[in-house]
Amino acid sequence: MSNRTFTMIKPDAMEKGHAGAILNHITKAGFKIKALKMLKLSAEKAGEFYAVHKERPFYGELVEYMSRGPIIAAILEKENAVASFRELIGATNPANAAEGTIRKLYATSVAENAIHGSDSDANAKIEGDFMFSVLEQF
Ligand code: FUP
Repeated sequence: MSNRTFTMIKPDAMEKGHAGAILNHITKAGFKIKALKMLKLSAEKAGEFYAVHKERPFYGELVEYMSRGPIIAAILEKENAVASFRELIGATNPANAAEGTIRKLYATSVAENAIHGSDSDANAKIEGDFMFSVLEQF
């Protein structure tokens, strides 16, 4: 069990001005920010990030969505970070997300679901290193 996870506040939440509220929600839940930046992914980089979904029917739309505007990426630390953060953000489809979760509060659809959370310790490390150099991780 690792104490770190990786997140992105996605373009839909950024466009709606929810970034500040979401970061507040995350830090109030006890997560410490270990890396943070705002950036715009190229379609190529978004495609690389979501390469695991390459064969899925929604891949093209997913890449277009994730590269259409800036995002905020972060590495977060807390005990049992991956599972604890996935609980905080709620189900992939906001229609199924529990009350009070970030996706229930800020997401509109499964395709535009406001926030990402790593699904395993191994992926948290891969995703964090994909977005941040060693000099940017504290
Ligand atoms: P999650 O781990 O909750 O981020 O969900 P997945 O890794 O299964 O999916 C990654 C992203 O693909 C989602 F955030 C949105 C997109 N997606 C769809 O657009 N349609 C789907 O049916 C499933 C996922």
